[in-house]
Amino acid sequence: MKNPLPDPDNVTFQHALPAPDDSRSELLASLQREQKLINPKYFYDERGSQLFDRITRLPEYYPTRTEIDILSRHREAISEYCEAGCILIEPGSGSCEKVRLLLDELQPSAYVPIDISAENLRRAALELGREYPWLNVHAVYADFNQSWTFTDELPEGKRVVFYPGSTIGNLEPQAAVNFLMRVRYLVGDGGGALVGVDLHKSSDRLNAAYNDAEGVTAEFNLNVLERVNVLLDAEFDLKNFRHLAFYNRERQRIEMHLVSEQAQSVRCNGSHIAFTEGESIHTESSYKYTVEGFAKLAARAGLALERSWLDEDELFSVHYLEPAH
Ligand code: SAH
Ligand code: AVI
Repeated sequence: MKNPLPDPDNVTFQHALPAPDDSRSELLASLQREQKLINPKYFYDERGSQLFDRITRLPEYYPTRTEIDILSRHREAISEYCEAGCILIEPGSGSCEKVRLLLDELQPSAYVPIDISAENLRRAALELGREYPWLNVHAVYADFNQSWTFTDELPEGKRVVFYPGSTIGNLEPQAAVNFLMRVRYLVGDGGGALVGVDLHKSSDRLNAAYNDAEGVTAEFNLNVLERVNVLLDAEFDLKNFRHLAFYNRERQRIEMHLVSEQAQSVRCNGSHIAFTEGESIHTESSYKYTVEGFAKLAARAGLALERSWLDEDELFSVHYLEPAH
């Protein structure tokens, strides 16, 4: 067997994941509601993270390549706002691809990727640390909606939260405000946030992005049931559910559901969960904003949009925010 490469010295890890029992009771309670729900954070086991990475490369899924284009084109201006030497904190860092677009220009003094998908975070942080030996990487395994316990470990300096990918769109608007309030508190008066936000647009374009021809999004959606099977010792049969995604124009959000193909009773956590034919589990919302709508949301959290960058077709937006005075 080949010796694995030793971990580079510039990468450290901190474990702050919720206890498995807490996840189990949260998940079970959400499946017992009248509208059954699964929090989208459960998508991201090792396979879920791989499927998400495949989604980002699909022709129909415009957000990733559009945001990459915006970040690449404007990296100089973005770096001026964030300021060299800052501590860059990325909640939901995934494969840490987008930060690579900024590192050379920005030269942060530390990078703090935070993710719930443990294996994926470990791999991504180590790869990044090897590629950028000058960068201090402090990776945190955590649920970014729970308390941020890593702040004691950070060096002194300006803090900037990097929240790309429109991951903010997966939070209900009030939860997004609460999240941004915590960002404001974390970065303090002298800090900032760089947030990627997907924009409201034609339903056709949006529906296509979440119903790709290859069926990768459907696989990603269905895979969450594998996760439930493990966490709740359940017997969801993936063949008995189908992927459904549609743009709800009134609420300006994509909704993803898993629809029961038949009436069924699924063994789960020592009991049963009943489904009627056509009943769904709501697995994700992906809110789309206008620039004005996002500015209003951020204002509710005490953050002001200092500068916004959009692509030519106005599909996606990246915003630099600062505490409002
Ligand atoms: N920032 C990357 C990845 C976005 S995908 C990009 O822009 O491409 C969303 C990421 O957030 C995934 O890596 C997922 O594992 C992580 N994630 C989702 N919910 C989370 C939560 N509650 N806490 C921590 N990480 C979460
Ligand atoms: C991570 N998040 C912003 C993606 C989105 O577009 O809401 C997750 C996703 N779900 C289906 N496709 C991609």
